[in-house]
Amino acid sequence: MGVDQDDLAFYRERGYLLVPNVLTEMELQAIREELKQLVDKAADVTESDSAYDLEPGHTRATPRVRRIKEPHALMPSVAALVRNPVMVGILTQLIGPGVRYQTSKLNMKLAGDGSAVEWHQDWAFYPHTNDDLVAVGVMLDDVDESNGPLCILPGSHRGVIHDHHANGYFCGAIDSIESSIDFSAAVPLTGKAGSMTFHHVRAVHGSAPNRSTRSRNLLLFQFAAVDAFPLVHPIGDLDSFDQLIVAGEATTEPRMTAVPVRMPLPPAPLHGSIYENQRTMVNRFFK
Ligand SMILES: O=C(O)CCC(=O)C(=O)O
Repeated sequence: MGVDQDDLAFYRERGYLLVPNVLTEMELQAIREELKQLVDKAADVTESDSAYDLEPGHTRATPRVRRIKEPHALMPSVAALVRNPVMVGILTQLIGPGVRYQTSKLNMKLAGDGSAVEWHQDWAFYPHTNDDLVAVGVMLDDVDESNGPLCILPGSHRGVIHDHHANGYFCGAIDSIESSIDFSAAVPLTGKAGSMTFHHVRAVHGSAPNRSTRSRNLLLFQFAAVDAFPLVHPIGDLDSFDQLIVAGEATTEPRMTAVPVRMPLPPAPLHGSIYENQRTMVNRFFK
């Protein structure tokens, strides 16, 4: 199972791709069970830490988790999924034969009022020497227009890098008024649990609060071409960096391309997750 030439042309033109039925019900069940155990354990924490980003209103009696940070380090089912051959095969079609895994996060949009993610470009957080980077979204629940789907602005990956600053500091979000973007053109990525989405690192995207009665749990992986070297977070240990390669060979020769870059500096006053970064933005889109 891969994607065909039409899919590749679609991705190049629009900056995203949706591939249904990648995971089986059994694979989904394994992830959901481990996730439930982690959420139950969140009853022991009172504030966000290196594992959990907590929703406002979290209590011991009613744990409310907004994000599991780096689930690959906490959930064996997620660690195994990083090398899923179908996903990796599609990534090689999108960004070339050499692919490096970078990190993961699991955004849990709780039924009722799970938090919005304001419009942004991932590239604003982590520019590299070239922009062959892709985020993969794994739908752990059925996603429709009512439970806060990830929405993408088609073609925006070929445009400018928008300002993600407020009051002189990085805030990880695009100002909904100053930017003059027509967000009504954004496309919701909906599908059955087990579907995967692939979006370009420069694509403008965001998602509304979940006002429905069903959760929207979305596991996100970040991948890069092996010759895309980070401009922001320095590489600590080369061996550990190269152990993250899921396809192709290591290189120490970065591919430099004429990509537009705005550094995420000075750093966001509130850190820990995108939700915290975005608290200092000025004109929110999702109220
Ligand atoms: O969970 C979502 O809908 C958006 C996720 C996202 O863009 C992010 O966490 O960077």
